[in-house]
Amino acid sequence: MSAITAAAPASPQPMTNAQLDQLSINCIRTLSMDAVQQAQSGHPGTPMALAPLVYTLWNRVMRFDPQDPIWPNRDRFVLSNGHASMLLWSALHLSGTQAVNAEYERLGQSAVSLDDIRHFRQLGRKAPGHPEYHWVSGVEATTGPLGQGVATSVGMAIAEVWLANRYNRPDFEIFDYNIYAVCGDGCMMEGVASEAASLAGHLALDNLCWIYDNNHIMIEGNTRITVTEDIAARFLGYGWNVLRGGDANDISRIEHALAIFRETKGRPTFIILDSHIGYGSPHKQDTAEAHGEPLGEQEIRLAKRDYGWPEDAKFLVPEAVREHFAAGIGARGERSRSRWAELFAAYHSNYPDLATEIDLMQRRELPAGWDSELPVFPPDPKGVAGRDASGKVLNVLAQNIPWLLGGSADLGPSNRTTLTFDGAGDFQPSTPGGRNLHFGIREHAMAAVVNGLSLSKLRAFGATFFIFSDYARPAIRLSALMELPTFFVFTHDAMGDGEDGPTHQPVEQLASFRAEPGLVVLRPGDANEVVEAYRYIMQMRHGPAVLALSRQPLPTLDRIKFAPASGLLRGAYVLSDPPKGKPEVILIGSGSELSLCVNAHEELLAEGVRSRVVSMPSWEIFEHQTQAYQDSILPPDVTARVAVEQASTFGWERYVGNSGRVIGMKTFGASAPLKELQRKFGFEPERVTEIAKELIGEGNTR
Ligand SMILES: Cc1ncc(C[n+]2csc(CCOP(=O)(O)OP(=O)(O)O)c2C)c(N)n1
Ligand SMILES: [Mg+2]
Repeated sequence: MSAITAAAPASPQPMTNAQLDQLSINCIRTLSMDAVQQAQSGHPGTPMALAPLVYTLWNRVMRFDPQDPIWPNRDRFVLSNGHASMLLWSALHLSGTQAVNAEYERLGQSAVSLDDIRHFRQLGRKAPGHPEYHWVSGVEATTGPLGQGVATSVGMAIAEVWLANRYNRPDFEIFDYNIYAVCGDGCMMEGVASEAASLAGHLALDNLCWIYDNNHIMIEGNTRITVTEDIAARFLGYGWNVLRGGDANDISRIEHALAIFRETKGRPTFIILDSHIGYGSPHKQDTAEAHGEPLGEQEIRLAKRDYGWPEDAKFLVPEAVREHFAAGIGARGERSRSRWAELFAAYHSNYPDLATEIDLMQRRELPAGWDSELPVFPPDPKGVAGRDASGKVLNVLAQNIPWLLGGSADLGPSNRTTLTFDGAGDFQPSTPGGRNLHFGIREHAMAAVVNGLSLSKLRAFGATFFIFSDYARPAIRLSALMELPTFFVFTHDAMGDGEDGPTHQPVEQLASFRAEPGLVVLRPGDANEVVEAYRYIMQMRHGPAVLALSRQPLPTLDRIKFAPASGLLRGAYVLSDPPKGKPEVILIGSGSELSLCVNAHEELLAEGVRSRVVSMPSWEIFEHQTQAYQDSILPPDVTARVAVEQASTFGWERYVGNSGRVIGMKTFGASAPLKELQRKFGFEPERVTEIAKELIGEGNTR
């Protein structure tokens, strides 16, 4: 008879706590092995090795109520080595975590059922290959691209510090949660983790604990083939508290290390655990084979034998394990959450305004008057730079929305993203209420931190030159995948900084962001369109936005003569039409090329050509409009169309069609004053009018 059946409820001897701990740990291990074997794909080795850690964290330490996985003051758990997702599916399942939907309603069903685990990695199931926020309740961040999880956790830690500073009052510790992130060798090698760790050390985030799975194994074998640095020394250098957790099977030592973390002030904590990938598998333990392939039926039997588990049982969850989790994280979580709920009810009476802010924020809603006193820019042929208009709007919005914060990767003065109003302040260890984050020259970590802030329900933004969005892109992609309402302010969006040359001139960035599902790209054409762009962005609740803004002044259009800038809210709109008759040619422009189209349009009108100008700041918003609206802006029978944009022409065919033309970039730019570049690359009104007339001529001869 196996150890399990001997210890099953029918047994006269109740299990000791130590036995229950071991049973629970082995349950996580065997669920993980079985799920990967069943799916014939996945990563069994690390869940087998880290089961004791995850067990200890969840069942003994974390303050998390499985009945209410979105309770604001819960501890956060981020599995940065997302390939080990079976750890999370096991923890969510065994703790009985409940599902919630995107509107934050509880659904009365499990976040991850045993049936989901049986269908690990299968379509539509709540146990996908990697942790996915918004798909499975209880997942705090989407992870899988290594390094992202830990970097995101730094944003979560900043958020907690900021929230505690703003909302806690004597006797009202509304926010005092911790953030735990588990990571592996891959996360340690990724640059984004180093950027984020450096920032976390500088900011002295003592609510943040990373636990590093030091197993010396990666896909290609032992890590010594590529990394020989002293990782502990690195983290000491960043200013972290570094602890050696020792043997990953020693749960009392793990618990002790986590206790030291909670007592440590003024520094984040880094715990190094020495683990054996594929622990318990006689032929695969400590090998790269245990990383990413099923162990095989026979090897699973042997591992189960090693654990004292029934060899033939599959997906076995002893009732005693569920009960043990209910008595651990279940009871502790319920107690903490209900105490917090009482506290928050009292807080509501004592501090109704602050409590209302928290309520609004949790639902990603905006405070009353969020858009009051937004600027209106008067017509001005000299105009205003996109970035300057943005700076003005952002400063108004940040005053209206107290939980809006963000910053730049050391380009605040250029991006005009610095919040300058009284009391805005800088976020530093000594001033944790600051609204300006100094990300330093760490674009990738910046975007991941912005995600972490947004996952904590703050309204967060990051900024840099548009060209360096490339350095932030992987985290922006995760923002879109997680459906987070982050926004990114990218200035110097074309050749406006001519002399800086091709290293600084974006070409393919617009096209590639437009190709990203769920992301809204906005390239406003004048200052009032910038205002409307922000109006649109602020109302987004489930998706990120990228703002591409000019460095140089753009004429502020006279909105009496031209259509109102609120047309932006539909993505594209008719800015100007011929005084009489149907248009015969359509000029489509965005950003700095809008006024170029307007100039060409006026020349064409003077020559008797019936042209229309369409301002198209956002493809994505336009494509969400009805077909009838889209056809009213770009009538299908008007095939003479010219699109003008200082960026890759890639993709514009969809709006200009087979008979249209695109004036854009087919090469990199060059270093020269803007005027010369405009001439060299053909961004001049004469070129636009010439092509427009050519198209009409061609149309006439057909
Ligand atoms: C950015 C990124 N690059 C590559 C991968 C592919 N990948 C997944 S796991 C892995 C090896 C990770 O090694 P380690 O973190 O030590 O994980 P372990 O095998 O020890 O669990 C790689 C290269 C990835 N997920 N993300
Ligand atoms: Mg490893």
